[in-house]
Amino acid sequence: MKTQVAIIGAGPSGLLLGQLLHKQGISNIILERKSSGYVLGRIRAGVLEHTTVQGLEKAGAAERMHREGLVHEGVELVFDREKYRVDFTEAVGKSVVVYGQTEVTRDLMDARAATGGLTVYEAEDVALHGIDTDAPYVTYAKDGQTHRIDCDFIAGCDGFHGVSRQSIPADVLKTYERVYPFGWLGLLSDTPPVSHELIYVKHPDGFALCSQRSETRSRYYLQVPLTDKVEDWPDERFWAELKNRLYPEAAGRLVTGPSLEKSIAPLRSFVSEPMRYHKLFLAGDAAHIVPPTGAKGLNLAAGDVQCLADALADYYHNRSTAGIDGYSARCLKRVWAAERFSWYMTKLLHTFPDSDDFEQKMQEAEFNQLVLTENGAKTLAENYVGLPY
Ligand code: RFL
Ligand code: PHB
Repeated sequence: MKTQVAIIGAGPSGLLLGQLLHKQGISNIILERKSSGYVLGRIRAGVLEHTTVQGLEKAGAAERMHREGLVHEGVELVFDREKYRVDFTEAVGKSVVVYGQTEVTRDLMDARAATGGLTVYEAEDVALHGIDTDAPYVTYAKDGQTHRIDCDFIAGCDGFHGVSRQSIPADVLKTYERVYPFGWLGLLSDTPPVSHELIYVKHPDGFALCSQRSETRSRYYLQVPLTDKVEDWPDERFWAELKNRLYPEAAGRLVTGPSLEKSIAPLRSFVSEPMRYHKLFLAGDAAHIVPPTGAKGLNLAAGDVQCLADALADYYHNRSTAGIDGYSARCLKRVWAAERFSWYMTKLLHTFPDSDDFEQKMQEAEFNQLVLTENGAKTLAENYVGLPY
């Protein structure tokens, strides 16, 4: 088989890139290790920035999101029971859309099916070849046979554990990493959200987040030790601990119910530079990871692939290499801004096991900076709703 761009991974990065390229008349094939059902079963992000919304519009996959997504004009922060609302509209005149990554993925899969784009699911042993030559290609195994796709470029959209980043020689890559000493236990339930806005809670027993997927479906998170297992957290224990960390009025309003899904995710900051190696471009979690506290991971992925689609369109339509040559530097600027914001939000709102009295006072002062200064809230709002890509 032959195509212009071979895309590895059918998460949001790969699927969005595929549709953006298709709209530009650039052929592409997506190779995904898992089944489509497995990809749709992963419960992850929930907050879309304006530029992510624009990306879905450009890809022709925004109709249901506009119908069903919930526009949020602010968030509530609770610091040791003191409440503070950041009003995005007032601070920066922008808002975000709460719409699950699962739904984004489903809409992109449907858009791809409607345009006849090829996605090979359950593609095993994907390998990249000749990435520093003029004739790159990808091989994979499916149904006991090995297949080969010749292409002009390869887009590595295969997440943190994918094969693409590992195909770049180790001496070319510089990686930066911070692993946090706790994880997030997430619970999804068909219960009405405790509030119409998201609530981020810093409590001495740990962080909590009240999020949502719709007016009847809630998503909640609790900071837990990395040694905890999902089995340690029967639903009753989860709800009791969430009530403990919330302020009394919200705890009183909380509607509980059976969990539809529960999982623990570790928290990590990670960046791998550069994001391009000859004919290979990395995008999304393949190149960078943020802790979820800033709601940035999916949005960074959407920014990367919009930048890459523009660059490849410029190459194919105008024979200009300016976009592809500038891809890595352009993305990394926004990536590091999001890394800083996600790290700041994580430090502000979590209880660190080894933190001393001084660090706790600094955390408190950091919170007061938001409450007491106009610029503090403005900076948070500006970063939360998203910087331009
Ligand atoms: P993905 O979604 O990991 O998709 C990569 C795909 O590549 C496939 N793959 C391979 N395919 C072929 N061959 C191989 N060798 C392969 N290796 C891997 C995988 O099966 C997979 O289908 O990466 P992508 O597309 O870059 O998308 C990134 C986002 O998924 C991620 O950044 C967000 O989910 C992060 N995130 C959040 N982001 C936000 O913007 N807002 C949020 O509110 C938010 N909340 C979250 C989150 C992530 C979380 N977890 C579980 C990590 C909340 C959580 C709990
Ligand atoms: C979510 O709804 O899953 C979500 C929302 C905000 C975050 C992280 C996750 O910061």
